[in-house]
Order: sequence, then structure tokens, then C-alpha cells
Amino acid sequence: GSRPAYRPFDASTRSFVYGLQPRAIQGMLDFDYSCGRKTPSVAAMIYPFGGHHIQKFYWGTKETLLPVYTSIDEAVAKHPDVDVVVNFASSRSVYSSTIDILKFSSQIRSIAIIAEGVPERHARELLWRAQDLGVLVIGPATVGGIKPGCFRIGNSGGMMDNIIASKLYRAGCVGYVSKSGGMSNELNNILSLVTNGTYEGIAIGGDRYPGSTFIDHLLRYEADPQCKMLVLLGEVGGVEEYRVIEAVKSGRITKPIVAWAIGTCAKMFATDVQFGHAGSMADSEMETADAKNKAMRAAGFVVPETFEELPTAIQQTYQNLVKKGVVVEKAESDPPVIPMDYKWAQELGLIRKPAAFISTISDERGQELLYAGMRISDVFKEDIGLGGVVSLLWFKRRLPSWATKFIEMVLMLTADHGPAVSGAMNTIVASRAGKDLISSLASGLLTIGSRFGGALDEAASMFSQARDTGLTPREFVDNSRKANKLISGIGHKIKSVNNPDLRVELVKEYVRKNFPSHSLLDYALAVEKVTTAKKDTLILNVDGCIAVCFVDLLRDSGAFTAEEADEYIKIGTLNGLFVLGRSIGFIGHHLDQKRLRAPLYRHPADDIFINMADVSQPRVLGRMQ
Ligand code: Q5B
Repeated sequence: GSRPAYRPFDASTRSFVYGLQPRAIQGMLDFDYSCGRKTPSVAAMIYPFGGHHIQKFYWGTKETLLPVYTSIDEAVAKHPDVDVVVNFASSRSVYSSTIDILKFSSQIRSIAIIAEGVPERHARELLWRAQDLGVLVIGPATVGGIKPGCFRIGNSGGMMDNIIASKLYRAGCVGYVSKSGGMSNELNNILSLVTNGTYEGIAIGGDRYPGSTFIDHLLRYEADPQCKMLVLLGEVGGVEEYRVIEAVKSGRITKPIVAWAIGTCAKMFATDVQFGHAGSMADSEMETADAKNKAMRAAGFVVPETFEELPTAIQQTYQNLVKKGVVVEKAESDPPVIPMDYKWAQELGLIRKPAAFISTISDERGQELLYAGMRISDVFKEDIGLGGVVSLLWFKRRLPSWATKFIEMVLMLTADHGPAVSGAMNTIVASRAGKDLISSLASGLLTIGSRFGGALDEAASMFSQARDTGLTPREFVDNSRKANKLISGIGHKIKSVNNPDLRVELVKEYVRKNFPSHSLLDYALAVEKVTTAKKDTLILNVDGCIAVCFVDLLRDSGAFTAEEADEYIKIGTLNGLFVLGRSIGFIGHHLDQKRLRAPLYRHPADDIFINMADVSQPRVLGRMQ
């Protein structure tokens, strides 16, 4: 690339992210956008599993697509402008993936390794190989680092509000190094308050063998004319601070450097203390934080007396540079507004939106599934049965047991009525055409209509209206005939007075015995007397009988108001009973055909009277060419 070795990241840096890390990538893209970058800093993802695909990300208020490649080879070939890899591979695969990436060292010049728990022998080998190839490695065990206004490695810098608060969307003049990512957030904050901000900040990671150390980055900052002062946040353990001391002493580092070694409290413990990082334990006196602070002070670093005084020390050093004219402060400009993620804004209570749906029957969001407020465990504890479940989910209330038993009875006796009825036929034909269970079932269900199985709602409405308006059964039948209207719930293809439908008999018997009232059933039976006098197949059929009994249930169980009872009929509840019951049979017919390996059905032509007598010759519509 065209950028100098001391400046691996600038405003045109492009990277690959190894691993599927959509959140981290979105964070990088949001950062880019806040910096005013014109192109995203992530060019692509590399993920060996799942094949090629693309993923969608926000770019400001718009969206952008990033490719996912399965190998570094392909990614490198497709994106010659990329020279950084942010490697999110796990500790198990980070070694092999980094070795792969290093094969492209002529293009990939920097690698950030985020994984924690990388075995030290692997880390050492990677470190050695990268050094040999002149590739900068940051990590392992780090969030990486940040180059304000230019490039953000993964999640470093924290959430977007933190990025904005610490002014990381534009460059300051202070370059810092620390071990921990958490402390680097703190430094970004301090620098934004007491200086013109961070120029670049790297967290080298807390492992014993980081890919690059304090001195590597501080020498880069020293060489970079845009970086005016240095901050080193060291810690107890290891000797890396002494390498910086050497560089200051030998004149390789000349820029003002403010430093602090964390862990001065270690001496307050009676035994050796291992702090959070693998490397943060003093093996000798010189590795203690106190010894480091003393040595750095002696070498001419600005070292405060306590950590609390670090901001003041940084501020004074910075102000000196301003006074001398080394740093020229620029007027601030506001960063572009990054749209807040919807979820986050909602969580913060900043926005509201009318829900597109309302639902009032069930809720699975809590610990336990609720049916109309009843816990699923109580559904079983109280043994409310299928009728109880239907009463909860359809009517949002618990009905008395005579009513839930009636619902179950209806489901049981409508479950099937042989293979010859319209719906079963269609299920069977569909099944034999090779359709799956759901298609075959749907095919049967779609057959349910005003003549077959779907006459309940209309029957309920016709009979109750007739009775409510005071029509005698005969007047009702006569009126219907005059209006040329069939009475829903009356008539059957094969059942008749002499061949009674025993299902209807069972329903009548149950209702007479258990319902508090059955006035509409009685009215319907009086109507049946009139119709069967004309033709013995004009019986009160199974649809009609269930329908009028259900009206009696709705009106006289005490569980519904009169308005609710009417509404349930109006909104088409009762056909639901037949649909639900008969689904059992249709599924049975489908399984039966599959079990029988029944072949494709074709209806015999001799069973279809084909007649085109009224078509003398094909009619032509429109103009022929
Ligand atoms: N007539 C059910 O028709 C059927 C009349 C009527 C006054 C009536 C017919 C009908 C209303 C809808 C209804 C549910 C189509 C039926 C069911 C589930 C099932 C099915 C199974 C299962 C039968 C002959 C003469 C004509 C008509 C007159 C007929 N119905 N008058 N009110 N309702 N009913 N459907 O036998 O003077 O000779 O011209 O539409 O309730 O689907 O098992 O199969 O469990 O699966 O073909 O039980 O009744 O009679 O149409 O030839 O009529 O009676 O006007 O008079 P049919 P049609 P006319 S239960």
C-alpha cells in the first residue's frame, strides 16, 4: 500500500474480518460512517463454513452488502486494496487461520487477533513468523485498537455513544498503548477531556506473548509526524516498560511521554497477586508497578504520583505542546448523526411505535406458555382436556365441563364420515397425486363449504333469526322456499328419517341430558318435522344439529353475554368445530393412502359425460393475424 509502515491504519484502510461477527462489523461500519469515510473499512468477511454468501449491514441510514468468502486466498484475490485482517477465529482455530493469512504477507500487512486463551507456544510461533515477514500483529486477547477518524478494530472504543462522547470520529494528537481494552476506553475518555484527543490507541492484550508490544507501537507513533505526544499505560508484570525506557534513554523516543504502570496496590497483598491478565504478575522486584513507575520517572517520562493524577499530567504535557505551537488546536465539527438501532432506542425509551398486531389469546414470552392467561402446566394439572383448551383459545374463558365435554364430543363425531364425502375425496385425490400431508389436508379443508360441512354458521344464524323474529317452523320453511333459499343445516345426501344419522341422535341425547336449555334445538326439530314431511332426506343434519345446540350453549350457559353469543355466530366460530374435527379424518385418509402406496388417481372418462354440442366451431375472439 501507499501508507508508511509507521501508519498501518488511515482513512482509506480496508480490512477483512475473519469469522462471522455481524455485530462487530456493524460497529466498524458505524464508526466509519461517523468518521465521514466514503467506503466501509470492512471489504468482506472470511468464513470457511456455509459457502459463499452475502450479508447486509447498515451504512448510515442506508444498507450495504458485504461478501462472505470461504478462504483467504479468494478474498485476497478479489480485494487487492485490503491490507488488514481482524481475526475473530476462536482460540482453537486462530493459529491455523493466522498461518494462512501470513501466506499473503505481501498484501496483508497487519493482523489483529481477538481470541483469548491462545496457547503460548502458538502465540510465540505466530509472533516469530509475523516478525520475520514484517507483518504487524496486534493481540491475541485484545479488542485491538482504534485510529480515530480512520479505522476501528472490531469492538474497540465501545458503543457508538462512547465513540461520539470520546470524539473518536476525528483524530487528536495523542498516541497511546495499553494492555487492556477496558483501560483504553478509559484513556480515550481522559484524552478527549484533557487534550484534543486520541491519535491512535492500541491495546496490546494481556497475554505473556503479545504479537506486538508497547515499544513497537510507540516507535511507530514517534515516527509519525501527526502524533505529537505519547501515553503508556503499563502494568505490573513483564519487562516491556523497560524496553520503552531504553528507547527514551537512547533517544529513539523523543516525543513527550506520559506513563503509569497499574498495579501499585500489589504490594498491599501479603502474597503475589495475579491480576486479570496472564502476564500481570511480578516475578521480580523490577516487574512491580512501583519499580516501573520509578524507573520511568527517572528516565524522564512524566509519571504522576498516583493513577488519579494521570489526567492532570497528560493535560499539562499537552498544554505545553500547545504553548510551544507543536500542537495547533482545530475548531470542532459535529460528527454525522449515526441512526440509533431501533431496538436500542426502544430500550432507552426514546421512541414508540404502534404495534401492527394485537393478540389477546396466548403469550409465550414469559417463563411459561399461557393460554388465555392459564399456565400450560395448569392446563394439565386441572385436566381441562381438549374442550377446555378450545374454550380458552377460542372463547378466552373456561367453560363449564358439560360445555367442554360437548366441544370434545363434536370434535369426535365430526372427525370422519367415510372416504366418499367431498372433503375426504379431495384429500385422497391430492394425496394420490403425490402431495404431502399439509397440501392433501388443505385440499380437503378447502372443500368445506356451504353444502358440505360448512353450513354451521349459516344454520345457527338462520334458525336463531327465524325463532327470534317469532316465525313458526312452518312460516320459516315457507319463507325460505319463497325466497328460494335452502335452509342450512337441513338435508342430507344419504341420511333420512328411515336411515337416521346416529351422530345427530347422540348429540340430541347429550344436549337434552346436560344443557341447561335446548330451546333452539327444539325449534330446529320442529322445523325438521315440516321439512321431512315433504321429503324424508330433509332431516336436521349433523351441521345443523351441532349449530343449533351450540347457539343454546352460547346463549344459555351463563358464560356469554347476548352480544358475545351473537358475535361468535357472526364471526364464523361454528364452522371451526367441523373444520377442526374433520382435519383428524382428512389426515387419517392422507396417511392411509400413503400407507397403501395408492397410485395417481385418474377419473374414468366413461364416468364423465363430455358434451360439446353447443360448441359448433371454435369461437375466435379478437382479430386473427
Ligand atoms: N332441499 C345437503 O342435497 C344437501 C334443502 C331443501 C330446503 C334444504 C342439501 C343442502 C343445506 C346445506 C347443508 C350440510 C346438499 C350437509 C354435511 C356433512 C356430512 C356429509 C355427508 C359429513 C343434500 C332435493 C330436494 C330439492 C331441494 C330440497 C334440499 N335441501 N329444501 N332446505 N336445506 N342442505 N349442508 O340430497 O323440490 O326436489 O327441487 O344443500 O346443511 O355436509 O355425510 O355426506 O359428515 O361428511 O343432493 O354429513 O340438503 O338434495 O339438492 O337434490 O335437493 O330437497 O330444493 O327439492 P341433495 P337436492 P325439489 S351435512
